Amino acid sequence: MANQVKVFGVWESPFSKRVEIALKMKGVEYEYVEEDLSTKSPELLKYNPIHKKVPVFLHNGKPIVESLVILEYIDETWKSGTPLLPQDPHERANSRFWAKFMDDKLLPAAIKFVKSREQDVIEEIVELLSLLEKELKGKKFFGGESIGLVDIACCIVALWLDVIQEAVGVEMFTKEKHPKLYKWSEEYMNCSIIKETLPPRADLLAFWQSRLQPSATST
Ligand SMILES: N[C@@H](CCC(=O)N[C@@H](CS)C(=O)NCC(=O)O)C(=O)O
Repeated sequence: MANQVKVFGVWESPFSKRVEIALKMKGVEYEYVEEDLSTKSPELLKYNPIHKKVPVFLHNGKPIVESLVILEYIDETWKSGTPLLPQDPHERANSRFWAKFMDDKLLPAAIKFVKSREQDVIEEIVELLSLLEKELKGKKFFGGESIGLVDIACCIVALWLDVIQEAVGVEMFTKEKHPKLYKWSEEYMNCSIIKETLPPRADLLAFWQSRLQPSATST
């Protein structure tokens, strides 16, 4: 029972994948339970009664929810492997800011885009990506030489945004518009832990193409 770790997720969720990436970076073994979001399991509802969402992280029977909260818990609990947050308090705060920027700014814009596909939302996303590009400050990863909290949070940019723009047939994130961020995404997608954890691009593209067809009733 000691150090028993369980993750409830769905394969197509970037939030679930954040947690799995962090666990693999720390070398923590875990049991993975694939949820069916159309029929949420009693365990999911019990452990995340407020949001009723994945991921749910269970450590020795104790639940933690919200992917960014889970990532910090993992970093504080397992000191093995690469630290996800820097040591310096100012740099730590800065990493938290950019991880939160991902969820507070870029994600809502991406959701708005999926629903409306309006030009001004595309422009908003391009601008938000430019802010991320600036934050890279010439580093290989947001975390420096290795992947950290912000890089994990940004898995959405490296794979989901790229897939969604292809499924819809628009260009928001390209080598020309965001050369440094694009290079970051190539380096990121080449990391072995990222490759083995994120869903195959073709599967995710098929998933989004079916959701974004004009006949699809919901997003
Ligand atoms: N802020 C949450 C977002 C989690 C989330 O939106 N999960 C989605 C799957 S991608 C979900 O479980 N949706 C089920 C629902 O909304 O009923 C996190 O970071 O963990």
